Amino acid sequence: MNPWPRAIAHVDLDQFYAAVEILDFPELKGKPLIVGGSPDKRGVVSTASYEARKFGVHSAMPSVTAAKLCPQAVWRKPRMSRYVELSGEIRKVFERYTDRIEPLSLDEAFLDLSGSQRLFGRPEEIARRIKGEILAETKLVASVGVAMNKYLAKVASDLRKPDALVVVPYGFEEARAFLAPLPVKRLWGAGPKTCARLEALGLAKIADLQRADPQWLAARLGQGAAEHLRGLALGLDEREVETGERPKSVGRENTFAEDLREPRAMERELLGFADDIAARLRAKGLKALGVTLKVRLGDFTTFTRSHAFEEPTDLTEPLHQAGVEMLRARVDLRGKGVRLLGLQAMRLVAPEEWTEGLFRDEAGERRKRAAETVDRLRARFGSGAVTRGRLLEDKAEDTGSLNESPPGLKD
Ligand code: TTP
Ligand code: MG
Repeated sequence: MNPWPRAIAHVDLDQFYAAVEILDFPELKGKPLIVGGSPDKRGVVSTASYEARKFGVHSAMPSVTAAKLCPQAVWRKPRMSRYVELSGEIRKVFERYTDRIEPLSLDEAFLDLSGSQRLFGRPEEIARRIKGEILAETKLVASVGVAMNKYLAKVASDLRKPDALVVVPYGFEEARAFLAPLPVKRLWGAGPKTCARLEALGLAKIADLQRADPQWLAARLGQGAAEHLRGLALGLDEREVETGERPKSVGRENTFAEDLREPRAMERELLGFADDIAARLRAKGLKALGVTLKVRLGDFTTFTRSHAFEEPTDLTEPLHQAGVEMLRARVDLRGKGVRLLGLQAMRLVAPEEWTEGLFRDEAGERRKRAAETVDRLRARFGSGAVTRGRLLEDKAEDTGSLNESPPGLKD
């Protein structure tokens, strides 16, 4: 059995706060239990035990409403410190199997198990062990979904709650088949409004969206929404498990369909890389103290050259300039074409670690403000919204090489 190229688990504890209350006060077992603020003080429901959910009580509901729906309910105030403590115990179980953990809340996390298979076996087996150890060590029940990406894993963990282990077999066909019978409300981010719109178009099941003609769909929902929803309907999702730890570097590289020979074309590639890297640094709130250039020639000879900055930077210009200077002055291309170029921001530092230059020059300030504007526009209108003038020149001969291939999801 080959390992999955990518294996993600989504773990979500069943009726978490209620389960902890029942664990600590066993007399609550089997009763309709509501954990939340009191009805007479305009409280809201944090969660309800499955017995109370039968009456229609659910999280975020005003406690007054919940009390009307289920007058016989037993009420408890949340005890956050206890939930935090148990959440820590659960995390310890995860850490035995992977260091790639993205907690979403106290009772919910994504785990990247791709690299865990060599030691621990198939993703399903790892998920089973995690579920078992959580139960053995905390007496709490978790539902787990396993799939090739986050979206599918999240849908899977929720599908047969409680005490579920649902595996979506690896592959695009498998993902499609898994999603097909589900109602459109299972599409990530599809709220009641979107669902009502889809249903009005005759699209009640995800299968209907999978079959829908993309142009027909775009004409009715708009290009962006149509593509987004179709992507989800097909089970496509490339987001990484975000561990929150600082990356060691942020970089881009590209192998060209045809070796580059023109210095200008190389510099243009580097500008695209620098622009992307700088935006990603700013998004992460990090600055780089160094940058590394990688050059591979047509004959596969490979050079790397590094440059240290006087001051940490998260801007396009210094990254690009350093790359260009290293390419011009410190790499001997020996008249050969360039097969691959890469640029990597290194030695990343967080705000508390850099001290701003004593005399911040005005030009620097202007560049910083311009960069922030670019980020805001891109956040609103997409990454293609703002492109540097120089990137657009010679567009005709652009091979589209700025698009990196998505990790892990290629057939
Ligand atoms: P959930 O995992 O959404 O709910 P749950 O664990 O109670 O139930 P399920 O079996 O369906 O997973 O949230 C986890 C905890 O977070 C929940 O027990 C209480 C808290 N919470 C709130 O305080 N307010 C909310 O609106 C939600 C959704 C959760
Ligand atoms: Mg839960």
